Amino acid sequence: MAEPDAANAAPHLVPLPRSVSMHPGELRIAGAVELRDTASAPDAAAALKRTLDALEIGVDAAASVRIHLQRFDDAALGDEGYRLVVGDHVQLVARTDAGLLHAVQTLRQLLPAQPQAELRLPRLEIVDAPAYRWRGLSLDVARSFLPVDYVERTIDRMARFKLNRLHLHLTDDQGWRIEIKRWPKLVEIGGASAVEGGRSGWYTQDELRHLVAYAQARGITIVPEIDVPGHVQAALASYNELACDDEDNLAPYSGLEVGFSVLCLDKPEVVYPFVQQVLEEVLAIFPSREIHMGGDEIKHPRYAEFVSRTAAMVAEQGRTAIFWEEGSVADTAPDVVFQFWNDGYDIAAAVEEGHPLILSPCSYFYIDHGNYAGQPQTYDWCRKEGVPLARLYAFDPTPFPTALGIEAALWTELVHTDAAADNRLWPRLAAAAEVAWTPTAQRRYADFVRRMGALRPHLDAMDIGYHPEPDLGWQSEGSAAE
Ligand code: TNX
Repeated sequence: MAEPDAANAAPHLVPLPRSVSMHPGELRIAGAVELRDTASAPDAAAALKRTLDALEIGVDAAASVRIHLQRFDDAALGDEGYRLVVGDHVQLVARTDAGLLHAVQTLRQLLPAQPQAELRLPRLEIVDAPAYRWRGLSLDVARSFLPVDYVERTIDRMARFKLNRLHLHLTDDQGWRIEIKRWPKLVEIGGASAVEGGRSGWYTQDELRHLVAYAQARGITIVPEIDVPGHVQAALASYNELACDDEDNLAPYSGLEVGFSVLCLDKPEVVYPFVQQVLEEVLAIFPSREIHMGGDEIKHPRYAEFVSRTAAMVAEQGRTAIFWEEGSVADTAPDVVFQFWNDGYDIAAAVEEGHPLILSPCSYFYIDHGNYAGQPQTYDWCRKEGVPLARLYAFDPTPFPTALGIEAALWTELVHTDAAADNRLWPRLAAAAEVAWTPTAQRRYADFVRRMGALRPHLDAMDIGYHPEPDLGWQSEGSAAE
């Protein structure tokens, strides 16, 4: 009986690898594999074991097919690159544990979504490495809280698409979500509020340490954001002395306005020790080299001075500060990172000075905007047509010479449930992953649509409540739109 030859078609992989060479034939796996782990790559080995468990493939030293994890110092692969060869056996090679983790994720996409009696892999060789080293998602857990188990699930799903930065927007007007032991009322009071209709709550330091380790084991660095000096109503409501003495609005806030609250920059003796003490506890939890200090949407005569001083504070602790683009008006060391979010903002001077950028222009990457124009419970202030999948995919980072990479941002003023978050994140986050991983010259939307469309069973197997995107042919069945 003639069987379809799996090796005839290029595999459905997202993000698209740098090079894929198809070889004739296929490798069949029935029941078990032998694992050969000569690498010191505990995270990749654990990820591989989870993949095998999910597909009900056993590990047996007598099995005829071997999966080999190997570290090899091939400079061409860079810090995150890998080689994957399917021949009579499966060989995964990288310089680092992170590279091997990506190889495991590629293998996961080559395999079926669900267990099968006999698995087939096309024989091929993949050589792959990312275009950008910052491939991120920013989650606003401040307006509406997201529980630990949802963050874990999101980390697993991000890893599947080789994303490697999870930026947690931990504080804002509507809530303070990170326990600070020297300032306990920040969560006792500030953690109890939320945007109207949203969830309140906060993370203990132990929970955050758990999330850091959970993410790290999956190749993802959690980047914390403490948003100062604006967006601080939850902090002011918790500790009134952080506000100026004539401030009479000190109540918890659950509205949608931005840009109205500020730490009292005329009381430096109060404000800077506060920021310093919060920062010390933040740094003890998060090993990330980059630490986000916010700095958005505030006009104040002492704003630039505040940014310079906090950037220096972060640097003194051996880390690097990130600020939203507005921080570029301040005098800071050239390694300070700016996150570009208004498409029209003039960031040229910062680029000229060599400041690295994280690219999140809202008309492409603000996925609190609709999957389609007029989607209920979405913003459209940045782009009235929303940010459909094709729009996000069309972004070209190459005109930004100092870009570290890109980050999609999910603000949660209007996203109050796990289901709504899933709907806004997927499948758009997979497109963001490809924009960051695959050079623009190699990307075609029609080809992405073909590959991503075919990965629907993988999203289903991960229980993702994705938007049923018509471009992907997903409008039938599947999960309901939020
Ligand atoms: C702008 S992006 C904001 C956020 C809002 C978002 C809503 C940025 C630095 N500030 O505070 O949540 O728009 O789309």
